[in-house]
Amino acid sequence: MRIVVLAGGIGGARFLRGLKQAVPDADITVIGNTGDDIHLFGLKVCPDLDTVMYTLGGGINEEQGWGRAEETFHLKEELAAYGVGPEWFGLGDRDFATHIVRTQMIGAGYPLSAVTEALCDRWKPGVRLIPMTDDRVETHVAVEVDGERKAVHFQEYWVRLRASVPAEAIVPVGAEQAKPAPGVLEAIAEADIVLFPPSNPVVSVGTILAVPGIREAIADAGVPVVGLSPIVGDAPVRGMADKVLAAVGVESTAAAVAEHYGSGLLDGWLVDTVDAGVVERVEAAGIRCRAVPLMMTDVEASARMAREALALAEEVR
Ligand code: GDP
Ligand code: FO1
Ligand code: CA
Repeated sequence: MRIVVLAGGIGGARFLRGLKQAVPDADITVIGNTGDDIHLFGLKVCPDLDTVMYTLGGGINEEQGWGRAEETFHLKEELAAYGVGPEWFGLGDRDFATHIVRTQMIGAGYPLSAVTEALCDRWKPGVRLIPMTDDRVETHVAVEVDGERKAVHFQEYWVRLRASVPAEAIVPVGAEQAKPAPGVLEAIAEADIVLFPPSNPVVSVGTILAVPGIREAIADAGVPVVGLSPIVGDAPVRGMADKVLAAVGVESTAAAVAEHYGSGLLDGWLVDTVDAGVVERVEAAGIRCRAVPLMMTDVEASARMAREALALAEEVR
């Protein structure tokens, strides 16, 4: 079975760990969000690709959900001693090595997709991880700080500002001109199933879908497209997805997120059992819907969610 998953960071990675356990023989291609990417200290950092790679490769900081396990921060401290920041972004020593290798390879002319493949030679995530594009796309957020309107990089909005200032717009800068990375459209065309894990619908899955050709390829693939809600009980399970949903005019409910994707894209949608009350509303929008436990408390729970998603896919096929 060939499965394509559009993934952000933590939610995507934890779901993928469950999916791998649920269907060990599946051929899984992950299309990763690169809109969160940021250049710091002359290095290219790809948080969502790295979160997937480290989580599936056994190198993730489990409690945090991002960054490396057994991490130290000597390099960051030394940079700070020179007055070189930003201090608000926590790059650890082990993690730095990944960004150095990536930046060196890009400088030597390799596209990000080839670099990601090379990094995965070490981590062996057990899936094919492809960035959504080899082109530079950076999500920026139009915010109002002290009465002044300005655009900040997504990481500055998310990590430094903790999404605590009103976001007026979310713009995946460069997405319109971006081309899907080699293998992305082919994987979608050859897929038996396309899954949207419980990733951020705006700045993870939404950004991937903003790369011209990807949304169309999914709609044209003629295979079941099933998503899992990242919103449980009218709030994100973790993070601040409610803030970016508000910025695009979508309420933070499992039903509203399904409607935001729409029946033109989604065939099936899983909501948590606490949201069982919205099943009818989602089905009225033309999307088959089931309420099942959606908390990824451990790999076994994530695997059960993956099995439910595959079962729903067979129902709508
Ligand atoms: P990020 O890039 O690290 O923000 O990760 P993603 O975009 O892949 O996923 C973020 C989303 O995952 C957030 O909106 C969370 O609400 C959601 N999420 C995290 N853990 C869980 C969980 O256990 N269950 C569900 N349903 N959603 C989760
Ligand atoms: N998230 C934070 O909240 N604070 C950090 O300092 C931070 C550093 C960081 C470094 C590398 C990396 O791969 C991820 C990192 N993240 C950090 C997570 C990341 O910025 C966010 O989870 C996502 O991009 C939001 O979707
Ligand atoms: Ca992310």
